[in-house]
Amino acid sequence: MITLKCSSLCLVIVCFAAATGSPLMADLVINGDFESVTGGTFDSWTYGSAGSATDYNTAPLAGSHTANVVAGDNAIWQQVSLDGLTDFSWELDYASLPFSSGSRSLHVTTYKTDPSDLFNGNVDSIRLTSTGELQYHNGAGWVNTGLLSNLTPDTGTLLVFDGETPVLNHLKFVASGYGSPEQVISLTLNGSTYTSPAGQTSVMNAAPEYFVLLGLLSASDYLVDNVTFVVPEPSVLMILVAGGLSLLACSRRK
Ligand SMILES: [Ca+2]
Repeated sequence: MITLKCSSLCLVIVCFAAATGSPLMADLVINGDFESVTGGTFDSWTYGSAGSATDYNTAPLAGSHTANVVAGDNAIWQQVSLDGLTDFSWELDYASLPFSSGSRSLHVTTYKTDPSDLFNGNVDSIRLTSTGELQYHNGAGWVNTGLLSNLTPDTGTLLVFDGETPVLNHLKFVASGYGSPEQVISLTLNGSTYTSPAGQTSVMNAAPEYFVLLGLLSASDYLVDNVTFVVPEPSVLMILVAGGLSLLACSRRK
């Protein structure tokens, strides 16, 4: 009788985990679609300085609002503590303008420390060159990925989004075995994928704490929308582990 009750309880726990846990992932970014705006400022995003990002709602990438990350000493970010997780991914839509001088655009970086100091604490860094090629910083230097963006023709004031109809790009960053000798980073842009050599490090070999959209050192403004930062859901994993352990305990009791 006791065994029956125990088995039933275990079954309920596992079924609950399976029902609520699929696909066992959590998105750590809030307002990643930038649709929640108060007085021209995107809710849930921290601004490095006022005006770091503006609302490009004349021709948004998706929905009614899109973030325009302004070139200069600008950044917006969210905290996405990984709590020792080794597998995570982030995705976003973007539009970028061509530029002839300056080092980068679409500057996406994860930070270990508070990004208020934009020059220190970055872990992974992604940027676009003037040709729209995606580069990844492997700790030693910038690596060409061979992945090319569809750039938006620049009309009106150069290097500024001021009425252009943006050309959409979709980027996905996937980290597996992060921080281990088997660490692999893969970048998928518009359906083509670059995969780093196994064990390649990042700028700083540490678990990211912040997801940052940088205007710092950018040659031009760029547009971002539909940001997600996805990790395995710890609470659901813990329920599954607890269910599995109690099943094991029950079977041993028999
Ligand atoms: Ca949007």
